[in-house]
Order: sequence, then structure tokens, then C-alpha cells
Amino acid sequence: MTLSTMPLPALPWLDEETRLGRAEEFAQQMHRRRSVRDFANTPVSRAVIEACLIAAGSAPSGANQQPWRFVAVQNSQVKHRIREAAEAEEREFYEHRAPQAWLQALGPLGTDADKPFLETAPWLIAVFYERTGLSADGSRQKRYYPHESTGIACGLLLTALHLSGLVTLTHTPSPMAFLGDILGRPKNEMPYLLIVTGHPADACRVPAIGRLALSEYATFV
Ligand code: IYR
Repeated sequence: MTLSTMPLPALPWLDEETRLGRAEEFAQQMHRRRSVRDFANTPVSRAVIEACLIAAGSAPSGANQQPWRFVAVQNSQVKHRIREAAEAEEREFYEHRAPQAWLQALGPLGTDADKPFLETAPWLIAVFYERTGLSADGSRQKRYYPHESTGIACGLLLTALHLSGLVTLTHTPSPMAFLGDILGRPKNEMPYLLIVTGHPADACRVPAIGRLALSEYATFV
């Protein structure tokens, strides 16, 4: 196959002070992101969700296969069905499936099987990854690094939502097969994550938990 190329889209050349200033300001903004479980029912426009999804679609992916698929749910009946199914799985998890050590690790977050935010928040974004794709001749084609690629796209999506002034929860009811059933997704798509987004409730509080210092998670050689 012949390689077709194009010029790299222009990037600004920043002086060191501006570059460092931007990097530090961005880091500060991102450290204000918190997972939120207490949402207001204030609406958020579809245009904002679309713009954030367009940002997510810029993620790098294995062999540029772009295996991520997003279903943005605003419909109350669909949100209700997702809540019912997620809470059924969560009750099973908290009451039977979760090992003691896992429940202990979750202690500081104060989570339980009740997920009212799945109906209160204006948008639920169900994320799927393609395990295989359909090629032009109708045959099934393997996807490369679909989890990693979709994870990066989700990181960009969370960033875009945060910078748009919204809060998010990365929710992983487990197992999540019900998402594909409720949303009528094809069998080659695997559920990956449920991102809850909207505005925080008035006087919303979050667990007082910390973040690692740079030296604890980064090494320079
Ligand atoms: N899915 C459950 C449990 C849970 C698991 C992890 I790992 C968390 O970081 C938070 C919760 C729930 O949503 O309650």
C-alpha cells in the first residue's frame, strides 16, 4: 500500500516561559477535577456533549482503527432502565461478590449500591470498544489495542467535559453486559465504561482524598 502524507497541522512555537506557564496552568485546572456522585438535574445541551465527543475522537489508536463507540443517553426512560440494571449488579457486588479487601478499599469513597445519579444527571455516556471491526469485504478484522485506545479517548472526554465546566463520574458497574442489551449494540462491541456527566448538586461534597506527589509516581532518568 502506498503511504499518503500531509503536512503536520501548525503548532505555535512558544517561548519557554509561555510554554511552562500553559503546562502549569493546565495541570492546576486538571487537579480541580473530581469524581462526583451528587448531580443537579440541570440540563446540558447536546451541542456541548457533541463537542466533547469530538475532542475524544482525536485520541491516538492502534493502527488508527478508532475502536471507541459512544452512546450519549439523555432519554429518561433509557436512563431509568440503566439505573435499574446497574443497581441490580451493584447489589450483587456489595452483598455477595465483592471480597472484603475490595469493600475496605472502597470505604473512603462511601459508595454503595444506590445509584440515583444515573437518573438525576442529564447525560450518561456509555462507552464501548470494538473487539473486531467489519472490513470492506464483510470479513471480521481484529482491532489492535482497543482497551488502551478507548481508555485514552475517555481521558480526553473527561478532560473536555471538565474544561467545559461539567463534572463527571467514571462508573463501572460490573458486569456491564446490560449496557449493550439496553442500548441495542452489536455483538462485536464490548462495554467499557459509563461516564455520568452534568452539573454538581448545590453544596455538593466529595471525599477528602489526596493525590500522589509527582515524585511518588514519576521518575526521571
Ligand atoms: N462499581 C461499584 C464499586 C466501585 C468500584 C470501584 I474500583 C470504585 O472506584 C468505586 C466503586 C460502585 O460503583 O459502587
